[in-house]
Amino acid sequence: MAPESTLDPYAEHIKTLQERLEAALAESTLEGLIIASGGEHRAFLDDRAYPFIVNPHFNHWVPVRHVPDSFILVRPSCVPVLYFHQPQDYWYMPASVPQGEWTSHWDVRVIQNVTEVRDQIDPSTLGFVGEDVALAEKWKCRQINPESVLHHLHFLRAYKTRYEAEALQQSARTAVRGHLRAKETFFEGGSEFAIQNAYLAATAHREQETPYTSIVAMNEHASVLHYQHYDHEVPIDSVSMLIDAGATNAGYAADITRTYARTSGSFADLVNAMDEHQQALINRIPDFSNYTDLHLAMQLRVSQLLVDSGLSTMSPESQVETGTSFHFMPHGLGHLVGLQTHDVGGLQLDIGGTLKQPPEQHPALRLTRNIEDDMVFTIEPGLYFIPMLLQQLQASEHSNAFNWPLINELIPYGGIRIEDNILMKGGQPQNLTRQAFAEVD
Ligand SMILES: [Mn+2]
Repeated sequence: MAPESTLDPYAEHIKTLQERLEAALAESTLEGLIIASGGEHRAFLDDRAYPFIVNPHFNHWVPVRHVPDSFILVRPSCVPVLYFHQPQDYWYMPASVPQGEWTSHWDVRVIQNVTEVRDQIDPSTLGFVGEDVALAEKWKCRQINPESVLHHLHFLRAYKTRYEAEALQQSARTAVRGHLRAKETFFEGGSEFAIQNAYLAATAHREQETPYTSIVAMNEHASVLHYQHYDHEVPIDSVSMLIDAGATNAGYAADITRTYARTSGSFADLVNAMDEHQQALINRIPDFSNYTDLHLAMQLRVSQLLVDSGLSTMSPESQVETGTSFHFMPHGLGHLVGLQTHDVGGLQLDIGGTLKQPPEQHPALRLTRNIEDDMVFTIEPGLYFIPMLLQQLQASEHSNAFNWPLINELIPYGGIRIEDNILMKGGQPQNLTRQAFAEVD
């Protein structure tokens, strides 16, 4: 392994981004990029803005996530410039100018108006990266969201710098505090709504700060993969909870799922067996060079679990081959995680933007890349009792190979998903999530 750099993690991060920028611009005629943090969007006929979600290209360079109408100017071998928007306003509190150690790497210029940026740059030499295409056209930027440059940067985003890995580790710790509190609230008899609020309080996140909408699903709600409500009522017979909830640190996401059974029994046994399979699969990651193969290995394990638990008599190989396993596990094994929960570039084969699509029978798989050092991805096998898919299975020629009385007994539990975030280092998986549970618990 290469010796650890003596630079601090953020300095090293900026150096890496500068090198990537230089390489990405090498084939272009651009001298640099002007990257917008983004603008606020207002609801139709209303003066309320939707929650602001920062442009990840902006957040990649600076830990600034809540300041619309700011910009960064990045050029190879130049000190980067942050145009920090601080309007004169007594209706809303303007953001404070950042003071952190990281700002020593920046030329920070406070602006009151976006036009001040236009006056300080030469747009004819720059590529604009951001959502506001009209603004970039008005400024006459040389290129707007230049595709080949973005492909290059998106591909490399998969390789996390030390600064990013530490941010992801920290967000895992925060999320785990929430998960432990959510678990307690479930066993104390709380509703989905109460569990979500307990989670937010324990992570000190407001709802719009979580990297994705928390899934707090009791009973059959757990069979809806992205269940989006929070019931105020506790079900009369509350038997299970699936919680898929994350946290953010400097813009870097944790994406963690746990499933709980209130009492022992068939479902609790399935949860425990799934947990063992999930960890065994993570331990085997070094045996796989490509994530797609890991996904297929997971499909076999889930199918094996169906056999071991008496849910199916069909061999795991046949379940995968005939596609019946899809009816219990209809999503991918995982995805890249970073500035975005489903981080960019998961299907990208190279810096040129060539895509590697998932196998035809596994269209929901979001990661088909080779597994390499410094990548961070999730491992999230699941097993669900989704009435819609089970009806299709029951109507199929394979129906006889499945134990319908047991399936019907398990439908009220919804489903299971167990999700950890993995950092690859020296060819070995580091489980950021389990490390965080071990530290915080
Ligand atoms: Mn996930």
